[in-house]
Amino acid sequence: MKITDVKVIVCSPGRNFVTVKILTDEGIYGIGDGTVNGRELSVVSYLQDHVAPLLIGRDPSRIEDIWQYLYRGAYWRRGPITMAAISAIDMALWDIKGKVANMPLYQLLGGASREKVMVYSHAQGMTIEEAVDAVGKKRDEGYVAIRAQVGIPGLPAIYGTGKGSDQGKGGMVDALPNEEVWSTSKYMGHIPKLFASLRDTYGDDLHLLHDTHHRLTPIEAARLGKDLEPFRLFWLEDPVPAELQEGYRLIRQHTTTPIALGEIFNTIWDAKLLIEEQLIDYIRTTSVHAGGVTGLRRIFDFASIYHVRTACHGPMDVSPVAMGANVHIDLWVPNFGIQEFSGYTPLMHEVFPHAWKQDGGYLHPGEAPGHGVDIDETLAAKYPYERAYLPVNRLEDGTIWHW
Ligand code: CS2
Ligand code: MG
Repeated sequence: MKITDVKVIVCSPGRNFVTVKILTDEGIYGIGDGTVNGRELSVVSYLQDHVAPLLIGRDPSRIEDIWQYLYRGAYWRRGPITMAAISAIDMALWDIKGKVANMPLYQLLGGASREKVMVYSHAQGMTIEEAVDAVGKKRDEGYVAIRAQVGIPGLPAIYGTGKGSDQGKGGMVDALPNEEVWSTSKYMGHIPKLFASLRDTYGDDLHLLHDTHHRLTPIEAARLGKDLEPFRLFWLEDPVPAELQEGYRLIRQHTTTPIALGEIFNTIWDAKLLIEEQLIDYIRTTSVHAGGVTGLRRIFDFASIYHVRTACHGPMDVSPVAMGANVHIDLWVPNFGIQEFSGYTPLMHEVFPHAWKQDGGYLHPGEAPGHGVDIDETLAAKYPYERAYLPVNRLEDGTIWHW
């Protein structure tokens, strides 16, 4: 079998997605996600101008060799754009391998380790009352794990602090970046009140999560983790930007609140020390950003020997294609923790028909060969690319801060 074409499809059925379709001389094709939120066209160029010409004529069954060729062979290793391009290709090649074998991807990986994949959903409100209600609604839909975010008194709503739509074009992206305002001191005291209220209302059984979106320093994160201990969070996510991996030692010395990290990581090197020193509890790398199935499997196996569990990033900008790949990995991976799932619009489900299924707070990848996700190219073509950015964040005095 030989690769005959690598198509890159960009569409915006509510938000931008970059999708790769690898075609072969035997008529079998594979699909991969290469979406990097707010930087989509960089991946398109990387794939079209630099990667596609290298693949024509190659044997698609040699997934590892192609991965190494694109990673080592580029000389300029790592980084979100390079790794998203590799991810898209890798995902499509595993899809082809599954179709050739007539097996779902999770079977190729070693088979199911569980019956279903626990996911967490998002709930938010401007006030604690609203946020508590929003969590209740998700609980009623069957979710057993819910990420709760709340507006901060004295601050306008921004991503993760009560803003309703954090996932579509309505709230998160714009023709130019929204400039948002942040104050750590206003935030710190308010969050424990939210979780106190959630535990009062719903008891101890529900898994509660919270995302700090990289906005604290290590000592602030240590204090927040300590303040949240009575409420037994499933995790505190992204408390501090993690370029300085050893900075997490300080957090660990002070709190037993579990820490989740890694939605923006793209290789094992972003997390090596964090994992080896057991400074985190959940690794949030995802198939579209961390080297596809091949990259993710390697990171998760390494994490397993240090008691770090998996928690693939899965907001709406991780397309239904990457969600499919994630859910196959989740069903197999021995050290599974949880899968993020914020859901998609009806149109997105139509553009990307998929075998994976939701049942309340759980997903299953389905039994279709490969990862089981396709793209309806005719429908996708009706929704062309629209320029969009993630917001940026400033402190109240105007200083640029972490978004
Ligand atoms: C968030 C994301 O899902 C999450 O935990 O942090 O919504 C993130 O902000 C976006 O995916 C950025 O692309
Ligand atoms: Mg996050």
